Amino acid sequence: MQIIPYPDRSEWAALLARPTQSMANIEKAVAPILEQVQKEGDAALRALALKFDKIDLAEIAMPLETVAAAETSLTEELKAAIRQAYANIRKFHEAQYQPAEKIETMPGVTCWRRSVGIEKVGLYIPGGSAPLFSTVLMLGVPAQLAGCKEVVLCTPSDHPAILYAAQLVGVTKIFRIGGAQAIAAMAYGTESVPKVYKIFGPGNQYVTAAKMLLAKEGVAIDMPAGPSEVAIYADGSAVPSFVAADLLSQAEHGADSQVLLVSTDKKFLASVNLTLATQLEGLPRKELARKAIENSKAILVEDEAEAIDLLNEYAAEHLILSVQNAEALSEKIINAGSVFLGNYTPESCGDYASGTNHTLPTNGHARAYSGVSLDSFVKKITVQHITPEGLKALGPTVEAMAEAESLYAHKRAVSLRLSSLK
Ligand code: HSO
Ligand code: ZN
Repeated sequence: MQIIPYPDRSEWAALLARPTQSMANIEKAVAPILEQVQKEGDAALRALALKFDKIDLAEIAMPLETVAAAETSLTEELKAAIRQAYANIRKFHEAQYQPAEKIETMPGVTCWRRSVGIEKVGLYIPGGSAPLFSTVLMLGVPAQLAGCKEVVLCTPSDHPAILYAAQLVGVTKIFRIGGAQAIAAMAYGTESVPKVYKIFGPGNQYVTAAKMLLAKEGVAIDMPAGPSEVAIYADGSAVPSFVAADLLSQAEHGADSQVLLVSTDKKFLASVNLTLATQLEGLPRKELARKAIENSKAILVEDEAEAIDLLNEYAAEHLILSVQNAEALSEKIINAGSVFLGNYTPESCGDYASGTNHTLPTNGHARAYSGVSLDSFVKKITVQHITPEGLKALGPTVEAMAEAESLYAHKRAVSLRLSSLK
């Protein structure tokens, strides 16, 4: 990794900028796909599968026998791991449930808020070289806990672990489709694929462009997605080989992954670089990881305060604090998707199985967005009830405000009732 010694604050913005990709061309390619699926439904899905993936999609729905048979082709060890991850993710997300609490704002005026699961949601899991069954758990568990009635999964992969995880989280229907057309199918609905109200999940630029275009048409999406990122702040208590392994675990996601290392210790940065080079050679995905590492930076800062400012400016998707006072320091972090404390908390644990969600804001969105949680799968409906006594107390306030806004029908809705109570 390139070491950047003591950059001036005026250089930070340029140093921390994510590469911008122009989506215009991709959106141009995706728009006709969306239109075709909207117009032709299943026929479009079959035609596009033939065109892009060279597959003859006789059955769009995943056959139930294939789903049921999935577990027979997995080792007991992997199934136990998936069940452990499921249990931890479930336990952490279950605790996010907030029961509706009735609040009496003044005597006789009661307001509360109900969480109601979004009725129909769609989950997308990409195909490709890494079968992301962990993402099925990360999206499926909160959907299950929220009580979403229809949970549709689209994936071009038939990896048995994806199907096994889908069964655990209670996915209601699985479709063997991928790409922008899968996103369109869930947004518009086809003869086979039910229309959903919110779409979740990672994907390539075409999938992301499809989600962004459909969001403009009113379909809810989880969040604007970009390449995965990790930032690590390490002091002398950190272990270079651990830090290098963490950097590489993010780098192996793809050539466009962003990794950033920050330290006040020049020697430490040099030793991370050394072990990084060795560890990289042993990875099956080393070509992807190498490209990501080539674009990454190790930044030398003066002191802890400067490190914190820099990390808050970057707003990483994942932030690892490999420092002695990690928990206390984490209180000063105001922009990050998910934070990992100390030498024995690798990001991998959060990616798979500790319990937190791995669908997190990238590209600086952590300044204003949270990662996926139970909240992402519910909407909150407010409810209120006012008694005659309550209206007598509150009515004059509303009458005064309505009159001042010149909205006399609003005022009358209160006045008529108040007169009836005299
Ligand atoms: N680090 C990825 C999630 C993931 N890692 C899935 C392994 N599998 C984005 O947060
Ligand atoms: Zn990961």
